[in-house]
Amino acid sequence: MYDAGISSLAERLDSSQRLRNTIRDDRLFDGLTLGAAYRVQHALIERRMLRHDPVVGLKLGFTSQAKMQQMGVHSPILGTLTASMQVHDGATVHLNRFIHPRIEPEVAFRLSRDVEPDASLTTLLDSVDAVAPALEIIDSRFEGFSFTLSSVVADNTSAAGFAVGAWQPFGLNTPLKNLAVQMIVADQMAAIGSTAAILGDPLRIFPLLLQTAREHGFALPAGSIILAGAATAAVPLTPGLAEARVAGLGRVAITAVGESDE
Ligand code: OOG
Ligand code: MG
Repeated sequence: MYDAGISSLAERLDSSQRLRNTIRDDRLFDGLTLGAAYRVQHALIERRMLRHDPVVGLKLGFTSQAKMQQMGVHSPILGTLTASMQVHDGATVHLNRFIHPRIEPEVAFRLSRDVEPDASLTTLLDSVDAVAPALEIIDSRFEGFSFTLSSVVADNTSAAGFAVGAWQPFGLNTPLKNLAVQMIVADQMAAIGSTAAILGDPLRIFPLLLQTAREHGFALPAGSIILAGAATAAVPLTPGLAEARVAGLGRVAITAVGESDE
């Protein structure tokens, strides 16, 4: 696809997010290849960077059956986290920032040094120094969260917000494979699962991360926060306390107030 086509789709998605109105007709995105979809995502992030909203990490999506089934998309994807999306642990977030937000319990990893895309998996794993419980707020720019693999990639994988709990030191023998996960939304238990839902073991995100970064041009700089993908289906975010608890790892919470657009 021509650069003009890429940038006009990026502009469309960017203004949908800023004005909080969904894109009604995604025929525009028909025929978009996965490669072109990642170029739209990069162009969208470029626009945010020009607004002094730097990249702080990456996020995997559709790494669990629960999420793939919920959304009808059956292949893992990679999105970009920027500084303005971060909500601090314990902070309040106003729902009027979003269109139709949903929240998911996740696990976050942190890179302690720059990793070149052609690095080995061992080098990547050696560069992970910390792990934490996390929350992700997703907010599709498409009406009704209705999208295809390519259109959700172009829409930066519905990324809209995230919170990370206290970092714990990470080593290859840190037990992460089958930890109980609880998602509390509006002060009520809303979903339960296990970190085993994430590709059988959250560490399996790393070969996928490396391959996608190589293939579609993502950088892995020091300090990057990497979200592994939701362990349960996403839950509509409504006012009250939203908390993810990951057994043995800790918890992270935000308080949602106000109303979203829909
Ligand atoms: C796309 C984002 C998927 C995850 O954790 O699987 C994702 C969506 O569901 O709108 O973030
Ligand atoms: Mg997610």
